[in-house]
Amino acid sequence: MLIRRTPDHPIRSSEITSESDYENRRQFLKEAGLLGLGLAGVAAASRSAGAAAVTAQQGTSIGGAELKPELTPWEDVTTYNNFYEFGTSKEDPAENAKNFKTKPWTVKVEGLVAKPATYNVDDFLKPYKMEERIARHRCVEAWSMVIPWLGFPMADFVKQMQPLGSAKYVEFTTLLDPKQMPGQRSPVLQWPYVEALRLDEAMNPLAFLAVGVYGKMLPNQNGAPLRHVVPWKYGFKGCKSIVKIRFTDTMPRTAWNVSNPGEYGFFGNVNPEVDHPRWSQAKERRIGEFRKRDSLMFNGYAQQVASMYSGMDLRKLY
Ligand SMILES: Nc1nc2c(c(=O)[nH]1)N[C@H]1C(S)=C(S)[C@@H](COP(=O)(O)O)O[C@H]1N2
Ligand SMILES: [Mo]
Repeated sequence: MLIRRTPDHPIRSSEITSESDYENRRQFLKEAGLLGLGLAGVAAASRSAGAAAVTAQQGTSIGGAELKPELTPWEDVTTYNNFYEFGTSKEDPAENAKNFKTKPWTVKVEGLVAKPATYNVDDFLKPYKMEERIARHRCVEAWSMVIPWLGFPMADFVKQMQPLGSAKYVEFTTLLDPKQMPGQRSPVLQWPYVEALRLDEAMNPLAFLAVGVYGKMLPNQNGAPLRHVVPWKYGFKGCKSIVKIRFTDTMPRTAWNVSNPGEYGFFGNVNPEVDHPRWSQAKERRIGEFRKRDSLMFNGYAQQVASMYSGMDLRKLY
């Protein structure tokens, strides 16, 4: 694919280290014959290679920009997390999700679709070709990362499920299991965690379902075994450890919107012009960097997504 460097993504020498580690690992995987595996290969490969990795096709940088030189190191991606089911501090999920059981795992697809069923996650993933998708990940509290995800376009999934003409929204629900998820024993949020997208957003080529990071299966704290990622939205719009996907004609209630509607709207589009009531959204700190960066409209993906919101007042529909 065409690789272009835009002013949004200056190459910084301090970021090169993580890239070369990453490239070394890719090279290793290539030699080990693990590159280019489709999903069916994922389980087999991870079994045969133990904790080692699986990775996908040729790297795909979402947004047409060269992002690799500024990948956020694995260490940060896997120890600085928001996953309130495992605690509210950034370092809690890595600690508390260690024994979280993600096998076997089923995903129930229901609502306004022709193919509702409870799928075993492995079977469910078979029809999709995994790609590596490098995407900006912007949290609402003004920190960001650039993460090499492993996943597949959400549009592929939606098409496979065959939504009925009446379907307007897709809702995602996280596992409810207070025994395994200590955070669910307190009413920090309304459990289970629910997030949702408009159907056109779910069909946008940038939206995807992720099963891995850095060529490895998703660590538990990052939302194993399946989470979704919407690169132009704040991080809270991505639901982790998904057990249910529902197609509906009414706008779903979502966990953060229910807990604090004044602070978290349904859309959650990254917008430097609309501040969160308690902090500015104009700048962000890329994890691992000292100086703040200017935040970009739609997280830098305006070209690909702005048209979905034309005519909407983004101050009201935040
Ligand atoms: N189930 C669930 N999903 C969740 C959250 C959560 O607390 N529970 N936090 C969200 C928020 S606020 C962010 S910023 C991202 C963080 O994803 P990461 O830990 O992989 O960076 O997950 C989102 N998905
Ligand atoms: Mo977040």
